[in-house]
Amino acid sequence: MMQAKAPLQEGSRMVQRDDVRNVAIIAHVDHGKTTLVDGLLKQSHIFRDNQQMGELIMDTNDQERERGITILAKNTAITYRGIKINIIDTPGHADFGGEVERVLNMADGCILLIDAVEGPMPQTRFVLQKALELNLQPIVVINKIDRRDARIEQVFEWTQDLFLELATSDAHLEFPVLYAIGRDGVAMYHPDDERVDLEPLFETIIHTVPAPVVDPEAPLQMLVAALDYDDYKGKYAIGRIVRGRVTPNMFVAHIGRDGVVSREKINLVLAYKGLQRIDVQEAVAGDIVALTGIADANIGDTIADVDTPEALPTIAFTEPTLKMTFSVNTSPFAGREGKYPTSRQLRARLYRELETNVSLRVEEGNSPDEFIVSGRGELHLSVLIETMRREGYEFQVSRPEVITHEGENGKIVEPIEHLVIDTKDTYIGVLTEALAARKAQLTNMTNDGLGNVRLEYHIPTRGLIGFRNAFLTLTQGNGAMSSMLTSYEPWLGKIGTTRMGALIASETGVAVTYGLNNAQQRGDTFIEPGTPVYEGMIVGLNVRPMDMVVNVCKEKQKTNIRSSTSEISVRLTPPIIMSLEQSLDFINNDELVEVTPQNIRLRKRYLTQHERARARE
Ligand SMILES: Nc1nc2c(ncn2[C@@H]2O[C@H](COP(=O)(O)OP(=O)(O)OP(=O)(O)O)[C@@H](O)[C@H]2O)c(=O)[nH]1
Ligand SMILES: [Mg+2]
Repeated sequence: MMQAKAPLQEGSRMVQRDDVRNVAIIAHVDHGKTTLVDGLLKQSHIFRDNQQMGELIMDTNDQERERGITILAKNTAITYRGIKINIIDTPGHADFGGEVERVLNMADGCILLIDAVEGPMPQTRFVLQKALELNLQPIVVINKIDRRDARIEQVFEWTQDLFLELATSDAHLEFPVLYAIGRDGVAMYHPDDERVDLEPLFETIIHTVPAPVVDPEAPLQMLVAALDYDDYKGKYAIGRIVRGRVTPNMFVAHIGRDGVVSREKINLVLAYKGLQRIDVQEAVAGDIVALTGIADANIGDTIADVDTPEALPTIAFTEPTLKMTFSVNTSPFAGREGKYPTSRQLRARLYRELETNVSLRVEEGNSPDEFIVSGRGELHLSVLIETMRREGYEFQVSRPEVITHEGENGKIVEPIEHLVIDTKDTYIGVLTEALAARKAQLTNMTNDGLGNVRLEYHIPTRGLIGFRNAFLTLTQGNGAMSSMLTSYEPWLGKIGTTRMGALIASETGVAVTYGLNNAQQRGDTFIEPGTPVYEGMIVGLNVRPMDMVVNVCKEKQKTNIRSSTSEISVRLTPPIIMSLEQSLDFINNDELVEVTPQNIRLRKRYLTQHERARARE
């Protein structure tokens, strides 16, 4: 394993592990982190030549593949010139920013990727700031230089500005810059260099990321930075060994975040090799490992020497910003489609999630059938909802609400985000109007003179709920937006409803073309003919602000003459089918989303007209 090393100084046991480098890949969402890691893996010849490797091999879970985003940070390791490089791929979406923060403490350096068109974005700033706080050695990679609108020099200047702003020491300003097309597996020292392979990046990593300097003879210490779980080996506690060594079946002290120490026995010690974790007989300080056998390990805990239980500084968790209720499905179709429909099952599943999903909170709601679930944003919560629905759970959820706090002098404060929009200048008008209604303030606007604008806003998180949908419609898909939490500020006042009324099914039955055609005289519809509906289910969007009841099950009056031609002549406009996120964005406070393994339905909280009238009073 580790080569024998001379101590760095006379009388010191500290050694430099020249055989290891630990590097995290960080960036704004979609700037190409996972694609680059794929390239590094492929070019390190970790795979046999006849092994077919797909795309984004690090994005292993279903939702990551479908959504095209990384949700969980992941470790991998490659060997280059005999040096083991542990690589940590991190998520770029702001909702998973806490995940990035937690895993950065395993690294000594970071590769900061910056898209050659977009330049530094809000999450670029966030992750760089975190990396510099931990004194990670940065390597800047200006990526996607093949893009047609690439503006390499401009992006380089912006990046320098960002470093100047965030650096807290001169050392932070000394970083190499590379240029890359991650998708083609090439990195260059200069944008005009011949595009060969990732060799320049491999070289830069081993020459600039510091080798760990550690004391292998000291009592063991490892901070748990990530967790994993499988049915065979149970829980994996993942982290970097800060000092000492660890071997299988060794007794250790497990120190919780609260300082409580328990004596436990490690089962396996696993090191990373490519996409695999392999059993090792020993791991030494400086390396990143996964340990099994500690069933109640949590992020932020320390695994320490059994006789010297000294805790490492723990990891601060990011506070949730949004909450919603998860409750037992009360629709007339309840229990038909899910394997796990009861409140006991729902409760157990939500509390189990807390074990690994550390930015999540679960509290009891107003009734035993209801739970308040808080998370870091709409995506964080919707990924959980989608996961549960795929596992066979059936439940209903409410509109997300912001979590406010009591600030100084007792005033209520709410979360505020920095929103960045890139779009065409023709959409400035409509966006300005829509955002003003959501209490956004324009803080910056840059125009490249070619019709492309970047708009930056200060906006309450509340104002962003439901905005992603509106944004896609308003810009007809010609734009990108991203936002991240920046501060808490005094409550900005009421935001009125920004949506038209719902078209609500008046009775339970099956929707038919004739009934849907009538509904389409009132607005847009959300369902196909043949869809079972129940009274109180939302089947469309009115063109007017108020809700309206429609009978989508109504058949055309039968005449004596059987005329199939008149039925066929009714041409329905195709329904608007909303995704889970769009549904969550759509609903108002008096509405719910019913989630089952087979369907996502929208409904009024109160199903009959009578109940709704009473609730209004
Ligand atoms: N033009 C171009 N596109 C690229 C390049 N590298 C990656 N992409 C594309 O950019 C998109 C995002 O790539 P990912 O590797 O998933 O980005 P990521 O940074 O891991 O994204 P998150 O993990 O969600 O933050 C994919 O559609 C890639 O195919 C590149 O060098 N050039
Ligand atoms: Mg990724």
